[in-house]
Amino acid sequence: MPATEESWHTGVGLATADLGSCTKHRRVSLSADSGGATMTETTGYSRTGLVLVRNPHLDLMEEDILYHLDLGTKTHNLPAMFGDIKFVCVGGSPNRMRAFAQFMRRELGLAGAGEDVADICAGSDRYAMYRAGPVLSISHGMGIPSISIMLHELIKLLHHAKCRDVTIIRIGTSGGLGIEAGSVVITDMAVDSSFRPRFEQVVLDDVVVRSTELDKDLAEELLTCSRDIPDFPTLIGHTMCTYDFYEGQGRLDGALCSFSSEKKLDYLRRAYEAGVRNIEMESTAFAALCGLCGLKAAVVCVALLDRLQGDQIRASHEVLWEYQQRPQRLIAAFIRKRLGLVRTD
Ligand code: R2B
Ligand code: URA
Repeated sequence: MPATEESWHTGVGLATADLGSCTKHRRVSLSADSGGATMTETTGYSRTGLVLVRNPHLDLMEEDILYHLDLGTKTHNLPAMFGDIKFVCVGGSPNRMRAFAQFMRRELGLAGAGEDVADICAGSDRYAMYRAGPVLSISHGMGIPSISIMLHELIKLLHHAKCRDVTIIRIGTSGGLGIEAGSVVITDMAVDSSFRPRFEQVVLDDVVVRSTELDKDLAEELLTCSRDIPDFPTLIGHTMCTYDFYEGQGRLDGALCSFSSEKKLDYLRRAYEAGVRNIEMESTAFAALCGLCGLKAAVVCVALLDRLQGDQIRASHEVLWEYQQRPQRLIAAFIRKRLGLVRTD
């Protein structure tokens, strides 16, 4: 029995049959604004390894147009194009995700490595998508609204393509908290601005609260991979996700600022005490959406600065470029290991 639209909003009768017996249940609360009602959302991995969509309306549609990706179920043979994808890497910038696909082609020793890679979403200038063997590399822009649109369409794409056992990783940049610039943070839990592991999605005039749990085994596996890379400071910690880069992240250098330096430092120190080690702008929505759709997900971000030391990003372009390579290098090592590839050079 598929979940009905109503069950999403009331928590009544949410089905589990489509998720197989690996389904986990979690009670989550609606916000105080919506009367403090509680609802149950199901999350977990499907036994079949297929990507779950949790929308009964999709079955009734003759065609699904993935507008922002410029792909569709009638115009493209999605199973033929994407059915063998096993790893999806998402990151903010289209250029960085193109560079990542080119890097992965070299790392996987694929034919044509070194040549330019084609943008699969070339018909849309919203997002860019590249392929390197079993790896899909996609840009998501900045912030929760941008990554959410991309993820809805990407998850439907993986579902329509009948992909199985897909691992999805967000690679990006962040502001560090009490850690050295250049450190790579693997997120164990994405938290909101109040340090809570939750993501609030406004659905019609309800606020639906979703869990932001990520795959713990995957995070550990990534940490183990990082230990094989020399001079590669890496840690596991909580990642705080905000709706803004300036006021939302406690910066004193935006066009608006209404708080003191003391208040900012008090906030950032409390975040540190709560286990936060870096701050970025997409992880809670990413964790919530991927978790609900049965995708094993991880977030790996490099810290461009230590926010306890300042707000402005002062490192040179060369240094920043090298920092931004770090999540890519870790994911390449992880994918190579998963595929059983041994380095010969
Ligand atoms: C990290 O960097 C971007 C802001 O500069 C944002 O997308 C994020 O999460
Ligand atoms: N990205 C962020 O969101 N914050 C920073 O401080 C740096 C990069």
